Amino acid sequence: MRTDAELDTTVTRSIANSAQWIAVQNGDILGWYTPGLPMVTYDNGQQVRKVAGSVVTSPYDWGSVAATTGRDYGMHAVLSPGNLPSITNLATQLTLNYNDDVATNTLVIPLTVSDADISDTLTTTMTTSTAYFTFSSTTLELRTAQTLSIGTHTMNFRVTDTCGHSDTGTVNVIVTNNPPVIHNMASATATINEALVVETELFAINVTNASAGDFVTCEVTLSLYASRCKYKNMEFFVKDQPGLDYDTANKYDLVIECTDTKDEDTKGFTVYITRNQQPSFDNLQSNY
Ligand SMILES: [Ca+2]
Ligand SMILES: [Ca+2]
Repeated sequence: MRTDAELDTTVTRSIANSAQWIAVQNGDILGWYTPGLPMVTYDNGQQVRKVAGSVVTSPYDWGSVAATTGRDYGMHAVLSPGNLPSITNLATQLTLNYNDDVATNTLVIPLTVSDADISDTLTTTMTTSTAYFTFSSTTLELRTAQTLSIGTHTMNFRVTDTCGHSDTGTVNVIVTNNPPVIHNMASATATINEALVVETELFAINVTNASAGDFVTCEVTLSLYASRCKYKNMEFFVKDQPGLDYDTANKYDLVIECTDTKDEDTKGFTVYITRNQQPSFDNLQSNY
């Protein structure tokens, strides 16, 4: 603020502290404000001459200009571009990793934005269209919106201040598939007798997959005697009357393979066949 009279000079003052800057809006009017004091004083009765318009030629005939007691003041403001806003917790890019069992509405990251111009209103938006994530321009929270597909999800953000200055940032969310896991094939062997005639269950597959949107299917393969076995609803059986023969094959190697179409888990299972013992007569006397 200027308090002393300084006639016929140009007085320039800057607001050094940018935090005190204000954004100029459409319709704003430049003026001055002197609370409790007269507006720009000068000596009453002083005769002055003023030029018409804002430019004088040289030399200028001041005699052609009428004297007056009035005085004009010119004022203009030189505007600076203002401080830039920024998304302070996105150093251009931020990459986060999740498995595909992340729950809907999980908070991924709250953005933080700032601007040295304290009077600026900041608007923050997600400029990428995605059905997998939601972004609130009020809370600045990025959240999951549904079960995430595997792969990389890229979302761009922009913060804009009152003067239209902006900053951008990117969040990459890399989603990894939870593979299927077979839990119960640790022992992986069974033993049956070649004389077996009734349908017998050998094992039931216990498989899980943490992915929220995946469906797991399994299949059992074996190289020999496939027609003597059946697999249904995760359970594996030897059929009735399988006609097993120890001398032909005394071991089956099975492969259990479960897939969620993206990854698979594989376990082996071995079935051993034992020989059916011939009946013996242990109580017969040797002299018969
Ligand atoms: Ca600003
Ligand atoms: Ca999966």
